[in-house]
Amino acid sequence: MRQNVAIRSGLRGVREAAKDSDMIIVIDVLRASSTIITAIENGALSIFPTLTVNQAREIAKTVPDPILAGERKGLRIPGFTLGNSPLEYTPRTVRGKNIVLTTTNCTKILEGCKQLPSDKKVVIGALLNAGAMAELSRKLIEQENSNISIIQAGARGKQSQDDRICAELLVTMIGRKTPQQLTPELRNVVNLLLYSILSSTKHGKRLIRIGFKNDVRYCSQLSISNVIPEFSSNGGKSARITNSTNSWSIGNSSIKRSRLSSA
Ligand code: 3SL
Ligand code: MG
Repeated sequence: MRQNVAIRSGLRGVREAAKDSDMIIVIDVLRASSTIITAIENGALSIFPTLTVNQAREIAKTVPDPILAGERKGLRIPGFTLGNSPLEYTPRTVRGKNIVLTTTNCTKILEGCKQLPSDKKVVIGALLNAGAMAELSRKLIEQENSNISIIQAGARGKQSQDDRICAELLVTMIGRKTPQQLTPELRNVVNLLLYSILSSTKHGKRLIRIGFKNDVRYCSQLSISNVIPEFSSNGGKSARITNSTNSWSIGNSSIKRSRLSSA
């Protein structure tokens, strides 16, 4: 099973995955993929990932109920409603909204994913949805013999330790024949350990320094969400991320496309 899963990084990883992978899991634990999962979990209709601040402003003019969101140097972009702190994406703020999101690294990787052939599935993973992501991956491997790439968004073309930890954990979880349920006590211990690791990574330390300790703590939680956000692109032009949690039909037939992502 492990031989079906490759850990890759950055835009180069996306290009490599285009050659041999059926599903691509983009992860940016600190913080964009955790933010995307939280937004979808809390009822956002879509996330529109964009490369630049200007593109975000332009796309926001074309979608109903938009919220401009994103960061540069970790901080909310002036004039935008939300930054990239998952804790800001409460149900009250995001339910029924279209989030137009630009971040330093993750949305660059997603921009690269626009060029992927349309038969590639692209989903968004983090520690928060690791259990659901591992289960989906395991089913795809067992029933479709799919190849899966985990793409670490990293930072400025380099790997980030937080993404690496999540990627390795995902590979281990995918490899388990019977998914294990953690007791609440054990889950607390695991989350504490993950927080202690994430808060000592380069990016974790930086986020804590600029006031986002609670974000690092939040993003360190394992498998608290079953949401599978799926990225889809319109022939390389625009792209959106929607909730595909209940729309994967895996079996002898091929995987059906997400009902929501084509809405
Ligand atoms: O680089 C990114 O995409 C962001 O997630 C970085 S930050 O955590 O918001 O600083
Ligand atoms: Mg990151």
